[in-house]
Amino acid sequence: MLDGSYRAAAFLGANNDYAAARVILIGAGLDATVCFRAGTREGPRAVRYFSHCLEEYSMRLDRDLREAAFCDLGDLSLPFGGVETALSHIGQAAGRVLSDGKIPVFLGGEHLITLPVVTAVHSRYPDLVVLHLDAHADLRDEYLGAAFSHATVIRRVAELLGGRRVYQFGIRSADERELEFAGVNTRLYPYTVIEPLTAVYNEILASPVYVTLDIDVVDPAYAPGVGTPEPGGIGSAELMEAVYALKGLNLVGFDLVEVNPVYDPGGLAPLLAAKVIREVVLILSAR
Ligand SMILES: [Mn+2]
Repeated sequence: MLDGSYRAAAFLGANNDYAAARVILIGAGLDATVCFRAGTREGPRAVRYFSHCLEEYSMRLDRDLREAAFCDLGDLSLPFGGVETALSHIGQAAGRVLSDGKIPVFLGGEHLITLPVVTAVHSRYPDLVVLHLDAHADLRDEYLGAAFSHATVIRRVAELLGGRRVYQFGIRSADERELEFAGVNTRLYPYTVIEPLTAVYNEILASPVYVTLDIDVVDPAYAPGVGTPEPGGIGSAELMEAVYALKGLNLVGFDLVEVNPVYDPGGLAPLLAAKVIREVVLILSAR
């Protein structure tokens, strides 16, 4: 080993020892069905870059990333334009990580990446519960004629799981049909996150839990770098509280999606995303 300090392209504090790792970070920069402005393909790279302005040590958790069994595999190579093939690559990667007894943490990319990952997790945990933090309900049956889109992804997830096993928090944008679907098929808690999450905590304590976090749940003032910004969101402090509230749940997978650094010269969204990922990795690797 050469002397000196080197800063890798990987996420802060990650190593490349897959065999020893409990938590596996994978970038999936899918950027195919975003309706407003493109750029989420740059998300994983930006989150890794901004992770290096954080400490490896978390004050709140009193744990250090350098001591975590945590491997960053880098980004999946995805065929741009081939959405179905890309989703299949993502699902295979998630399935492999799960069958090796590890916990996948995916960095998007657009929100559609959640579908193949949840499908893989669900096939292992049939009683899975999904927690969905987002400004948008993402419950459209189709969007511009497409059944697989970042605007339909949570509907597909709700259909897959059945039985109102998707809990939605912070939602402040939906149409009437989406709300109608939510009334029957999901549990939708609008506008805020920490209060309803705390309220349902005991209800989901016994279930395997997957969390999908669209960074646009946070107000654009705190995270402008997103594909479809929606004013009136929670602050970054409330998001961090929500992350700490996950401690104690049986978390079996996590994704953070829709970071779009192209519209964020200050890097606020990727920086917040990096802090969330650090805390999530520390929580997951400690169990
Ligand atoms: Mn969203």
